[in-house]
Amino acid sequence: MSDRDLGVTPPISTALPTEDEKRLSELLLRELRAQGTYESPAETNKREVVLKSLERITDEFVKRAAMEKEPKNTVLIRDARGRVFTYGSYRLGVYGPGSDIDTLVVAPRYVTVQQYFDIFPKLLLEMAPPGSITDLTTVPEAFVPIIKFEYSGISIDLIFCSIQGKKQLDDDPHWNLQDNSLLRGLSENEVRSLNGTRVTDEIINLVPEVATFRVALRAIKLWAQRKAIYANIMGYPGGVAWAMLVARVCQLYPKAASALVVNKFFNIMLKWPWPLPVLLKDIEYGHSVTRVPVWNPKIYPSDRNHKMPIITPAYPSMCSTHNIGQSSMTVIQQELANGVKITEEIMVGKRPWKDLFTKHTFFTSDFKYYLTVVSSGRTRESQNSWAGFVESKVRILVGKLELHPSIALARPFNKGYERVHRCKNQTEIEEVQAGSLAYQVKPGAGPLNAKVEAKPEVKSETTTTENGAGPHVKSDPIDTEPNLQNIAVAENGQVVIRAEPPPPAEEEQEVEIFTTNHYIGLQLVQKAKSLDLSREVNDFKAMLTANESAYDRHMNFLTVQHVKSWELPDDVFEPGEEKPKKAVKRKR
Ligand code: 3AT
Ligand code: MN
Ligand code: MN
Repeated sequence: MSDRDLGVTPPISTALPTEDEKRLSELLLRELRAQGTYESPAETNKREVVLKSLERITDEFVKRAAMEKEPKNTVLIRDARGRVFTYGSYRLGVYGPGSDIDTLVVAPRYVTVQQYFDIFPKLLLEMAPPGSITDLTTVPEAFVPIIKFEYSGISIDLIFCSIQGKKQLDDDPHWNLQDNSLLRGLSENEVRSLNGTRVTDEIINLVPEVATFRVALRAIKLWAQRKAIYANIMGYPGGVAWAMLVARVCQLYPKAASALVVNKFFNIMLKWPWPLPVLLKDIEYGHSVTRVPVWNPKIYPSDRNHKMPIITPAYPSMCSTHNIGQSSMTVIQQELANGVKITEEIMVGKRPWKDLFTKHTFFTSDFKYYLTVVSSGRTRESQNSWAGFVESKVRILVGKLELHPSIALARPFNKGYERVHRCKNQTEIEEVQAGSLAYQVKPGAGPLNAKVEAKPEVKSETTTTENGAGPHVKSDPIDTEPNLQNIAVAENGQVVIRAEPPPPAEEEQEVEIFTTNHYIGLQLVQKAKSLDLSREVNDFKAMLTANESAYDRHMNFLTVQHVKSWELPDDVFEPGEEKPKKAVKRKR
């Protein structure tokens, strides 16, 4: 297996690991365990039980769909079966205790999406052990239609695709989704649904030693999370992109142990001659089975804008990193350079692995100035979808800020902070909408775990999926006319967008307001005189509130605020971290 020639170039070295490298790999594994990235065998076993159950439910689902279609066709019903595939961290074998299982249900051509949403949820409740299915939500209108639930405490993301070229599915347990002709006749969204599995399957196939790859990828994922540079939606590489980078390094050092792969990862990626794309195999052009375009900077001008293209291996190849902008690229490069320094010392035994995984200092010392994007809603539901939409657009504001002459770097934090507030009257509501934390209910509420939320998939026109939508698929509604009635100027001169008409809140009757904050760290240029961001901010707000399907003026609100480091809220700091203090000017 490891003697196949993998990759678009020959390996750099096929040397076997030294004793030191083996020992360092053992220490890396031990550190990853100590950091809690592995779950217990019992929990992994539970995942397998859940997947087996989903397979039975899927078979039954397809049978019922066949019965609905042709109740008298006993042959059709007898041979009706579905298949369950996984993608995401579970498929790659790098899942942790909190990971979901990303699951794809594949059915023959007569099964419709409508039936998926009508029948599958009912069957789940019917066939799974009583009480084991909780938090069931269906999101049929999403870019990739999805059913989400918890099964025995494990989060499941369940997507669906029926194969137009298959009257029935094969009984062969080895049957997989590799064959390009399976894409024939599918819509772009359906291609996107199959793509998650096709891409992860290919990544695994294109790696010389899967066990080594997994340990190295766990290390890189943990490192990227600790440095806050992990999140496709915020303009950083996501799980699929990091996996492809590690896979490429594995191809270049096919016999290396995981410690060396991690060390080479930093060295190679720091020196990578971007925008040369990272590829795991040659891009396949020229199939005509789908109209979904293949990444091709020679043809598509938008593909030429990609700063760090990391290309998915499965046809139709796409760029998983089209969200990366100038500032995120700078930050990633700085972190890679630090990674080189630290891992070089680790490799000669001068430092322990845990030094690689220290936490970022985004809030404690990296910046003096921050901008915060505050989205708010009057109900949890309306805030969920509005916040998801706003989150998917933060990197557009970042792109505008990067062009400002006084700004050297605009670095978005990779996660939003969700807060709940209780207000007694309209004045308090407006204060919260404008960013006040005076009425917050639960101080110390942690950052929102974007991964378990359905929201980005609802309204974000998900141009952000790593496997999916290329930028030429859907464009941002920048050209839409803003709704000027909703814009007003606050006392401080800042333009705010009012949720109107403001229903008079009953005196003494408390209402809850839900907010999500995104923070952007700003580094100014050396001789910056002033920092007037009103144009960038106003353009951004006008663009977002112009989107009528996302913005409900009676429910939602958006504000963008300056925050100095010493004004940051307490809940962005972890125990042991110190909030920056305002420098006191000493008089002489
Ligand atoms: P975890 O171990 O679950 O934290 P993961 O890599 O499995 O890490 P996700 O479950 O969030 O991460 O995502 C799995 C894949 O699903 C990655 C991406 O191709 C796709 N995906 C994630 N979020 C979206 C989205 N909002 N829209 C479309 N596709 C998405
Ligand atoms: Mn996942
Ligand atoms: Mn998921």
